[in-house]
Amino acid sequence: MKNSKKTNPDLSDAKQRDLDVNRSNAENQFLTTDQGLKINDNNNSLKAGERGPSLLEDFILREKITNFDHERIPERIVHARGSAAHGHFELYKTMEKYTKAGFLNDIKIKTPVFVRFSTVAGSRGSTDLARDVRGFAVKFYTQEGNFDLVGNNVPVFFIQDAMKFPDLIHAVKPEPHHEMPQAASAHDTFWDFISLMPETMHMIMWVMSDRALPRSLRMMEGFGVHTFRFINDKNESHFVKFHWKPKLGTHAVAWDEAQKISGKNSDFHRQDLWEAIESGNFPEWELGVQIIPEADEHKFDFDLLDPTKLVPEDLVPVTIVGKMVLNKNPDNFFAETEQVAFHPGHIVPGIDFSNDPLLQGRLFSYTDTQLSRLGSPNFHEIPINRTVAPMHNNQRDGHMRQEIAVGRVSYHPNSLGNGCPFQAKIDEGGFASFNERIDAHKVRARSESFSDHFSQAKLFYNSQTQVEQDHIANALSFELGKVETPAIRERMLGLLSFVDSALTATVAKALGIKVPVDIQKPINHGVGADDEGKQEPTDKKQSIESSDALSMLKNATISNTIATRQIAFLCAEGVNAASVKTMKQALKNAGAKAIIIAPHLGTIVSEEGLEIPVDQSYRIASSVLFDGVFIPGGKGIIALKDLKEVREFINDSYNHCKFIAAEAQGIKVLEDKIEKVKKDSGIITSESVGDKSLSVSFIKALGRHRFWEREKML
Ligand code: HDE
Repeated sequence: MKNSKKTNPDLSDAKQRDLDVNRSNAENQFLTTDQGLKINDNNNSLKAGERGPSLLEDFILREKITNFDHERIPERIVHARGSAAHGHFELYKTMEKYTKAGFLNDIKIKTPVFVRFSTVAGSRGSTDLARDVRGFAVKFYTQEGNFDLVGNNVPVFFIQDAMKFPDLIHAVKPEPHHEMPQAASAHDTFWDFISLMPETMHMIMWVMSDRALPRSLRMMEGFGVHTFRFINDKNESHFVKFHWKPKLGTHAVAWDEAQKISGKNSDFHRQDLWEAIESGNFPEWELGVQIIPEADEHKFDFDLLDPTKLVPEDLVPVTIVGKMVLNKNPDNFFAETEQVAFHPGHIVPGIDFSNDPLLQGRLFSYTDTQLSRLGSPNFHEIPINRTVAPMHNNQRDGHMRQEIAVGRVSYHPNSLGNGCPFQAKIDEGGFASFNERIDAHKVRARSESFSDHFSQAKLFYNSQTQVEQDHIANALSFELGKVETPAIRERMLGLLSFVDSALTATVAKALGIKVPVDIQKPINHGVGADDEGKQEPTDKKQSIESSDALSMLKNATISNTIATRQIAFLCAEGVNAASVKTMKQALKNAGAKAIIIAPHLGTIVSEEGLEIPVDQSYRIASSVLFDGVFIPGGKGIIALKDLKEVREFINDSYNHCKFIAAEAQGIKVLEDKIEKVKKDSGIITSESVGDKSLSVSFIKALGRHRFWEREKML
């Protein structure tokens, strides 16, 4: 048998055909039962007389209601709330030196992907803007089988060993006696667990940072987290870390804003992703890899197998190898987004696992969870999960089997079926695990090299700008402020003091308690059988003290595009149409969208007598749903001074450090409404109407995302 990889460059079509087989479209069709019987009355059940009892005979009613009763399947135990999209991955340059994976070898191959983003802790109907890690799961439908890169938007994890995962999740989920709070880590059980597990401290710094409050799913980085292996056709192994870098840059919202968005539009991220794709603004990420030769495995200040550690980009640069584009929304949320089944164990020849004990545990969990969630080992037959590679084996039967396997042979070896299906040799594309030598005692233990829990927490904290550090302190003060048990707060201050003393002092002040004195190095309760502190956490000095790649703000202008940003135009009857038009056109040219807001829907009439269509009224619009604000000129604009909604709008924009532009009379509204406003360079004004230079400055400012410097003045 010949290896058929690298033959069909147009795989997107293949996956599309696969999905099309099951797509139904009711246009111009009769309503029928599941058995294809045309229905004559879909409004009334079958009764004994018009006012009589319903009859059991009514098979149409029973079929309809039975189906309805069973519509729900168990939601994912974690990552229940998600949004997804189709797209493709294209390679920039061959990676064959490191991996024989076909989709990473041949630049002609366009690999279809399905990507699901998620929050972790909340249930399926929870808000998008919870402070949380985001899942970033990518299914590559490659010609050699599905490869799932099931990552997060944070490059490290809370715990080092899969054994602690149920404990972590039980702690963060709503507390079991009253099922509160929903989609929030700010409660006692979470911080109780964290305070007893020093290994969580690095991840805690990330989750308390603005990384946990993305502006958009399209503006987050993604990480494979664990160290994987690349295997080339000489069977040589390199360690590899996967990164996704968003073309729109990595941006966040403010915490107060996140909470308000949750009230105003709890589908904020879902809607943003959906609308971007519908309007042709396809989100893009570049795939990057950090490659580490086998020989360098022990060269670092940390263990490559420890998922609470990252490999600083300063030590191993990220090489960009390709691009992913999401260009099609799902047709049906349940069939695709809900039923997609990811699994870190879905790999292809050329990619293999490391011995990271968290990854190893995940390799068990994901099939098991699909069995309970999707109800059958046949979940691979659901269209969204089907491989586009030929699939033949002797697995048979089970609930809802779709395949009609022909013939009498369902075993191997066989002679009756001419030995088919064959095993594939390695040069025919057969998968063989990397031949790693293992010579060890069977133990329940953790390597001493996993015992440093603070140095990378410090590295992350030290890499942040002042604003970002302040946000971490605020987040910790909020979260621990919600904790009711004093001992938990104190233990957390103890742990924080091993990260940064100023940070600890700030949080202690907010909590109104003293930093504990004579803090002992905390025992890691995640280690050892007897909890006797078998392994006291160490604090190994890192070869670098700060890494710019870890700060969002230091990289905020790498991509200073304002493409797809939404700018609120605060308008009223008698606005100056030229003022609106000039700014709107300039924003459009830069890829951003102007949203006209006015006291009522419909249209408003400008001072020149022109009709301007209104997108939203002040009743619906809220500053937190926009990236920036423009108050145009025009005599009528002065009327905005009397609107309380406008005051709230401007105050929120100001407080959330957004850039605000105002022209002519618009300046008066601004000055009137922001009571304590001190004009800062985040507020850009022009006295002349329709001023092109104002739009140039405003667009340049918006490219910085936020004017965080303002926070000090608030
Ligand atoms: Fe998951 N995780 N996880 N996880 N995970 C699931 O699988 C699990 C971990 C991640 O959009 C579940 O199908 C264990 C790390 C994502 O459908 C479940 C451990 C990372 C998604 C599960 C981890 C992830 C999941 C629940 C520790 C980042 C959503 C539903 C050993 C690298 C995928 C499901 C989607 C989902 C188990 C840790 C990412 C229960 C046991 C680390 C993005 O199988």
